[in-house]
Amino acid sequence: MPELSPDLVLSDEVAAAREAGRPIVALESTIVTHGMPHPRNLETAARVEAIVRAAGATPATIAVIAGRIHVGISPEALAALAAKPKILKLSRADLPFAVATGADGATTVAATMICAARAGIRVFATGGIGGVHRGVEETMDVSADLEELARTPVCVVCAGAKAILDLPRTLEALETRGVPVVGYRTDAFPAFWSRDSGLPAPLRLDDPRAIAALIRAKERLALDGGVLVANPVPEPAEIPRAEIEAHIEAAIAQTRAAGVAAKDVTPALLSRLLALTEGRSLETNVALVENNARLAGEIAVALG
Ligand code: PSU
Ligand code: MN
Repeated sequence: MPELSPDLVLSDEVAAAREAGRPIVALESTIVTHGMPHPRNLETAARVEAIVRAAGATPATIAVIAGRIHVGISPEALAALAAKPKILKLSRADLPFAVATGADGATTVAATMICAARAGIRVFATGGIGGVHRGVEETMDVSADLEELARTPVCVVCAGAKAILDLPRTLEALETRGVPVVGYRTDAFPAFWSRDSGLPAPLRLDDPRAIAALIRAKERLALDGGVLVANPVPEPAEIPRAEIEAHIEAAIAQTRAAGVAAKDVTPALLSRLLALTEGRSLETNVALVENNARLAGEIAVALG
């Protein structure tokens, strides 16, 4: 087993699973601190861990606490993070800063992928990845999640890219970067709150074992980067595209008018949408994260 970086702290449960070669699923913390309001964020994080366990894998929620990268955190530490109003949002660029300064921080998809890979974890469940933002021509706002998917070998299970993004350009960027994008039991690329973005999923697989086989083939071929599995939100919880789009346009107009930029854009849009949909977007978000945790657990088990 490769030597671990001294900046990583594995929970006892994750360390034991790693020693025994049992399946592990990484979980991110930005969705907890910046993606959902308290206390639903904490309830969801706890339930997502339980779902991974029920699928036969060990959950490893990842966050930086006092400059150390925790892979698997205690319920108490998770509760403290979830209640912190001003915690840092850490992407690739911010991770060494948080470690060097002894800060607390929540890891995005990009930073969680890095930490998972350093701990030998190959599967990761989240809500939706970041991507190319609408208006990219002016802002050049492209999430570091895309670059990370191109370089770090972790399978990311999501409900597609967030519909607040420019989805055609997000898919183009993934293709350019050589990231396999797999629709799970769907021909349509899902759009987070909606099951169908109106764009085709580039690839399709219908079985966790088939996804495990794709991951293994990619490893044998020594291809860099991750695999993106796009798992549509369960039907009863979805907000159809036609319905959410008007709210998205309003949320983007409001955050632009307020001068929101850089890493505040995604959290600000999510919280505007929560208000505009009168809480419905949060119910959908919870349902899709749970659904992704289950599939990630199944993929991790199939990978062995
Ligand atoms: N998905 C959610 N809620 C979130 C995020 C994703 O359901 O809060 C977070 C993820 O951590 C993702 C980040 O990596 O938003 C993207 O932020 P940005 O667009 O600034 O890269
Ligand atoms: Mn950005």
